[in-house]
Order: sequence, then structure tokens, then C-alpha cells
Amino acid sequence: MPREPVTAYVALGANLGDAVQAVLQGIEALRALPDTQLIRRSPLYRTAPLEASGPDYVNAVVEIATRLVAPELLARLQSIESEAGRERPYRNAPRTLDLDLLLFGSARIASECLTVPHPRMQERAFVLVPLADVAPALVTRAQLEAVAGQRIERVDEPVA
Ligand code: PH2
Ligand code: MG
Ligand code: MG
Repeated sequence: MPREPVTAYVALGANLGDAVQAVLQGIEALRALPDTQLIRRSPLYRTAPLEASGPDYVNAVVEIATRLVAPELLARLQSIESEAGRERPYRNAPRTLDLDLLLFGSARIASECLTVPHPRMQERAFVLVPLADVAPALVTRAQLEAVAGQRIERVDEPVA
């Protein structure tokens, strides 16, 4: 029996090279995943680096419906990062593309390589603001108010 699709949320971030293009291409790579449908995506945001150095980030969040299991989805996210030229010289180093699994249905996962829900998502305007765009019911006003001091602004996107 095929599995029922699970609704999952993926955060995208980039702050090296053409970060807008990197995030847009990341979204297209997510759309192309097997056994996965891209349901909706947030606008792109330019955001101040949080606990990180380097240029401003471009961030977004997408909602997908996927029949992949979580470890397989994680492996796919990592290969999209590698394809985008991701290197990991040190923690929170500037990156060409970062794909973080925020939520995977109602799953709670605490394995060596994956923690879901993402442990730091509640502290981050660059996650909560675009997550509220795609899934307003998942983010409360109080959660948004708690990160209101973090700089985040909409990006004017290139017309396709
Ligand atoms: N990602 C980090 C650390 N800091 N700051 C912003 N603004 N956007 C990010 O995506 C981001 C960050 C670690 O992944
Ligand atoms: Mg990250
Ligand atoms: Mg990451």
C-alpha cells in the first residue's frame, strides 16, 4: 500500500553569491523531488544574519506534501544543498544554500542527524514570518511578537 502523503515544511536560506537565484532554484529543486508535491511557497525575505556572520540572508519557507520518509527527505535536502555548492567550513558559515526540515507532519524526531520540529525555529523571524505566510495556523501572534526585533524585509523578485 502506498503511504499517505505527509505535509512538511522546509526552510530555505542563502547568503553567498546570488542568494535570490539560489533560493529560487532551491524551490524548483524541491518541486522536482520524487513522490512530492510543492503545495505553496512564501515570498522571499532579506534578513539580518542571526548568530552568523557575512552578508544578509535570503530566506523562504515551502509547504510540501511528500510520500518520502523523513530520513529520505533529509538525504534529498542534503543532496540539493551539495548540488548548489554547499561547503561547511565551520558552524553557521555563509552558505550558497541551506535547506532545513522544520516540521514533518506531527512527527517528533530526535535522531543523531535530524531533530524535528526544528529546535531553533521559534527563535527566528526568518523562519516564523515566512512559515506564517504558508501556514498561518501554525504561528501565533505572540510567537511573531517575540521575534519582532529581528530585521526582515520582503525581496522584490525578478519577474520570470
Ligand atoms: N541560518 C543560520 C544562522 N543564521 N540567519 C539568517 N538571517 N538566515 C538564516 O537562514 C540563518 C541565519 C543557520 O542555518
Ligand atoms: Mg539552517
Ligand atoms: Mg541546515
